[in-house]
Amino acid sequence: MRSVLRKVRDGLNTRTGFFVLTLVLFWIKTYAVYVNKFSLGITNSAQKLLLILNPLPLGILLLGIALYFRGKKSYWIMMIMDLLASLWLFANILYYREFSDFLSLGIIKSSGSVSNNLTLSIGEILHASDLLVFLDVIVLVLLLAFKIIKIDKRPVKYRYPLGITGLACALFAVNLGLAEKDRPQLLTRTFDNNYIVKYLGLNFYAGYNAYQTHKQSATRASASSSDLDQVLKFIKENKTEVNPEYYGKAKGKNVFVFHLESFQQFMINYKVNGKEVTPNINKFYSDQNTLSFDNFYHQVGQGKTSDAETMLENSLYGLPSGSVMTSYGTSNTFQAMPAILDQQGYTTAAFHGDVGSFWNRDNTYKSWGYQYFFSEDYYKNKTNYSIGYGLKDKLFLQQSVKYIEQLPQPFYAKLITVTNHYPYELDKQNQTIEKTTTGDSTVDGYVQTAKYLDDAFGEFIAYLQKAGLYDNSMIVMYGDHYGISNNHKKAIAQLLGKESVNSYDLAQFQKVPFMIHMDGLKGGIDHTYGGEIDVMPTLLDLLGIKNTDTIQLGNDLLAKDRNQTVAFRNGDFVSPTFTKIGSTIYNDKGENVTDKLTAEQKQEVKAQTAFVDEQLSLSDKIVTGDLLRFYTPSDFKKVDKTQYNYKYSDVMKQLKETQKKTPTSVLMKNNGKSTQDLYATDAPELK
Ligand code: GP9
Ligand code: MN
Repeated sequence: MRSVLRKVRDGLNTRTGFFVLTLVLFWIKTYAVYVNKFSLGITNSAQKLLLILNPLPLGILLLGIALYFRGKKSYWIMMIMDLLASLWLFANILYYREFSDFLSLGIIKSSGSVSNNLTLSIGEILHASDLLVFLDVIVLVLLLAFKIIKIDKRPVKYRYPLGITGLACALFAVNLGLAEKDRPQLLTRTFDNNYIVKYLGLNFYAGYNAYQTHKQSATRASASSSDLDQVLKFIKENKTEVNPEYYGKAKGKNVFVFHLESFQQFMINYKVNGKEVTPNINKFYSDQNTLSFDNFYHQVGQGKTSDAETMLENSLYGLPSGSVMTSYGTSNTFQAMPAILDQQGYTTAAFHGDVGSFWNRDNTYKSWGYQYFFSEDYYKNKTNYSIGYGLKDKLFLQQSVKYIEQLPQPFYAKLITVTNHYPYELDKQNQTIEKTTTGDSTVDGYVQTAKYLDDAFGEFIAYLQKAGLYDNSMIVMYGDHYGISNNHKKAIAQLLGKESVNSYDLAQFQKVPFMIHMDGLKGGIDHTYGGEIDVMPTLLDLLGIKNTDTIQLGNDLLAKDRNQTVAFRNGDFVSPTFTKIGSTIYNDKGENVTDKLTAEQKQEVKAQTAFVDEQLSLSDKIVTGDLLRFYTPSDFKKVDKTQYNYKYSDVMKQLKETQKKTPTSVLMKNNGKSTQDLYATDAPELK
């Protein structure tokens, strides 16, 4: 026993021994903080393993710097590194508790507002146990100070610290490889800060974020208000006349934006074994008061849902890579639809059954002026309530009613569904239609989750009718992007009843539903070509909100004189005349006419290509240069992000107060009696 103790002591009296001890304590502590202080949403054993592994590489790298020095210096540098890492950990614990997000240099730099933003004082945020992150540093320093651990003064060979640095890099490569395997495109698409911390660690996140912020701020700094000239010129050239038949027809109505996850147009009236997959959506589609667009395309890039949201509510595109919401949502100036409506007296709210941090919604929505964001925290969740990315649609919609009925009217409410999401898995008890039989396992479940989404939509609409909301609301419905990617050509061909599909067919396959329903609205199927970029101008015109000097790149789908060339994010396009995929041109019948164009047709394609290129590149300039900070439309007040707070307890209080001040909510109009029991759902989880 004695000799073991002595050996340990002798070991600790070497530099390597002390380094290992410091490292192990740092490792354990970081892991303990991950588990106890953050909610990182670990869902499988690979993620568990990565969470354990990820403090190590950067821990070795940081503490290993000390090994390049000798004697006392080496020990103190190690302690300073340890202290800095601990301080960072500590600051993150506090920040996370208030904002459910991680600190970054960008945040610290860009906002003195961090401190203004804190709704609680430090004393209220701090838990005594947070201070434990400093315990190991204190103990180690004391052990050194009282010479219980002796300083190893032997000189070092440079090979040794170099080897340690190399080890850190190798371990990091392993970490990154495993992370990419579990979550492909983790760094290119950057879904969620939580994900980066979960997979690669807090310190990596800080470094990565600092690098990105640096890159971004250089572009931002070199932008100037004169860059807007081109944008304003483009907008002027493409200005359309409003359509008097529709302009202002929805003035003062509530607005519901119903987000159909991964829902494609081909599902409309689609049947499996003679059975309609989406009877409720079909009925809605052909209702005489629904305007339905059958040449409407999604235009998303890597940012998928977030790109759809960015286009819909800003009339700006997503980026060539990554996501506007995650990269620029926190810092940029926006003039988004929620903010515009808010300033016109609307209550604005977004609803989603996933964590608030996904796609950086919890920050972006503030920049967009959403007064309320009801995310996962607001919903009751039991083990079988969620699947994939969040709450199952039926349970999500049913519970959303509790908040919808508290919103002073008129309101703008966006509901983001999620069950119809890749890989289209659904528990047995919720399956009400047979799978398709293409033999492609990621495709065949699609109709089952689509059917589930449709059922959920049907229940929600029935509630709106009973609660009186159906008649005084404009209900907008859209599919965010493809559900079946182009990697599944064989299955797509089978679903469409074709021998095979070519690039033209695949372009057509990018159609998603877009419908606008309102009591008294002249409905029908509109064949105009358009996309997500055009939604905001369309809705603002319907709502009769002055829209003449806002910066929006799309145009009103109801205008008669609009340009109908629809850009895809990669520069390809579709239009009523020509479709361009890569360098191939198709005519309106889908025939390859690349080499058969007349001079005049060539001219037309050239003009279309120029239009698409300009629209996309101007959008990128607006976003990466943060150009909207140089421009405020008349009648618009710049959004002050610090005014928004999505914390459950504060929001519930605020909802009560605003309803007293403006007693126009459904709940108030119903004399305080909830309408929740009007909601009928057959969700098996509730039985
Ligand atoms: C997650 C959900 C899915 O919150 O919106 O996003 P997606 O993977 O479709 O981009
Ligand atoms: Mn989506």
